[in-house]
Amino acid sequence: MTQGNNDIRIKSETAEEKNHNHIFLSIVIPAYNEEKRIGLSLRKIIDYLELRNFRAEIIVVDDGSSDRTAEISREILADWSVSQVISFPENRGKGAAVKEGVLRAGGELVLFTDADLSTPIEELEKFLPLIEQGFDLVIASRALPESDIRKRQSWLREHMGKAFNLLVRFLLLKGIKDTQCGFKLFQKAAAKEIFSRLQTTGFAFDVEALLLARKLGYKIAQVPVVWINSPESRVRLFRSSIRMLWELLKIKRREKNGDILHIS
Ligand SMILES: Nc1nc2c(ncn2[C@@H]2O[C@H](COP(=O)(O)OP(=O)(O)O)[C@@H](O)[C@H]2O)c(=O)[nH]1
Ligand SMILES: [Mg+2]
Repeated sequence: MTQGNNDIRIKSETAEEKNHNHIFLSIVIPAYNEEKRIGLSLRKIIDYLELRNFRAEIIVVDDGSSDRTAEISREILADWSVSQVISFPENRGKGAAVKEGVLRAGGELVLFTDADLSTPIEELEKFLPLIEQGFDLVIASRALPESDIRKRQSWLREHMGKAFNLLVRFLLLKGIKDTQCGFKLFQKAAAKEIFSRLQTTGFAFDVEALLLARKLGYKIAQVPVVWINSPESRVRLFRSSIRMLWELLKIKRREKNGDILHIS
């Protein structure tokens, strides 16, 4: 009898412990020379998470920054129970950084967000019910009628973005109006399956990730979001656009050859 009780106690302790360690959400933040913006963003994320009743992990992937991005992130995250700051010795690109963070994430859900929180973290509230409804990916969109653009990008940047998206829709992803918004939520299994295959290391990685999602049969929801553009940008209008176009053509070629799902 005593033995039986002990067994029960041990079992229930283990279950509780499991529950306690269980991470519901991982937030991955790619960061390249973000010393000016990352501190405030991490504080905003922590303030938001403190009001929530789930356990969340914050992962910053410092992509070979030459400034204090990693130090500042470590200082602030010292106050947060579950976090990782990963530093690449050299700059590899946003796609490579997001991939690393997602593959290291332990949460049931994985969100990646830009370091400047141009899509405010509170927007996540709109995303969670869609996961409940059975979507595997929920992606932020600045291009839907209900999208609420409070601070716009420059005219040129906005129109170059729109032209890129038009090309993406024409070549690869019919029906997805804004592939590039840096705020996307994944179910863990989808995140791992997609990002373990991802090859694009630069800014066009979102296109490959969404294409992989479609090919793997995952359900994608697009959500209109608030966007408050941060005037600073790591995107170099011409250099980054040329690299993105090049990456897009490489994705198209792989899709045409039927080896987009190939794991290298
Ligand atoms: N890992 C990595 N992240 C980058 C790189 N360039 C930009 N980012 C990150 O990508 C996100 C979006 O960059 P941002 O400058 O805000 O671009 P914009 O808002 O589209 O003009 C931020 O979190 C940046 O730190 C890069 O070369 N590597
Ligand atoms: Mg930005």
